[in-house]
Amino acid sequence: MNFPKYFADAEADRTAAQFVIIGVPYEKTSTFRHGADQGPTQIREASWNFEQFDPRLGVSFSDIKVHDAGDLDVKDLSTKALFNLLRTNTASLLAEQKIPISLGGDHSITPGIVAAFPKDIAVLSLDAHMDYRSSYKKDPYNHACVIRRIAEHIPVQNIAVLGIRSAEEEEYADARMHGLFFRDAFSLRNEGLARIIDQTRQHLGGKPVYLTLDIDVVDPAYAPGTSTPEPFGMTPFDVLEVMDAFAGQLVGFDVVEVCPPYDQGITALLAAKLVRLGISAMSKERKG
Ligand SMILES: [Mn+2]
Repeated sequence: MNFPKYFADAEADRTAAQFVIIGVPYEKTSTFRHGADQGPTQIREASWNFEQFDPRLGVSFSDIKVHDAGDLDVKDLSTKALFNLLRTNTASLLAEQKIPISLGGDHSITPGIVAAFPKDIAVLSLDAHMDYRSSYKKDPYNHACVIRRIAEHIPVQNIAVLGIRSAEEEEYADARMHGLFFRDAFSLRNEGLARIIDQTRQHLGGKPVYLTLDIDVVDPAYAPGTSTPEPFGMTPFDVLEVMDAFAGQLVGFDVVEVCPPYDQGITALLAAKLVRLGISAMSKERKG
């Protein structure tokens, strides 16, 4: 089957759009499995599976003004050049009053996007990994260093990380020493997600929130197509519950680390659905 090359129902032109989808097919820093650069294409293709009306929210996706700006040309960029391009590109979108929705690519795309936002926003990260290393493989922009780089742009107190179940001892110690708010996958289960959401909401206060969704936060049973899968993950319902809880505060989000060569399209399908549900929930909150 041949599908249009843009995200399904993203039919608005850029001027009219409230949301702008951007593909960032970058994959240089993955360490275990490769193919995250195919994420944007496969997420877009999967998006054509879905019907327009969302009975849960009573929203028709086709009524939301969404523009697909295509992919950024990032293939040959260094991680530093990628950071700069994403900061510039995202700043343009924000100047145009657009809400940026980015499709990765590996997680190294996020710090450049966040750097375009004011320093008083909050960042909510859903991720199996802590990503708090100061450098990895001699590269401070490696995907294992995402939260550490974000903590150089905004105060570490403005960051929350949910769903981790893997870290390296030193980054874990650093995160605790610096006061990073995080809740691991086991506490989500033991204390209950609703309670953890409450704690997170209290921690971040009423700040505008940028959400970075590393698809590996989801259990590999639901999302096997990712570059560094970790068992004991969240369910898709859990992720939706978090997105819904913060929908009224969200100022943009990304979905990263979808690695299509490692499954039969199941992870791209979940990513595409989460993009649709996230945009729908944000749109509904903005309409009141
Ligand atoms: Mn991760």
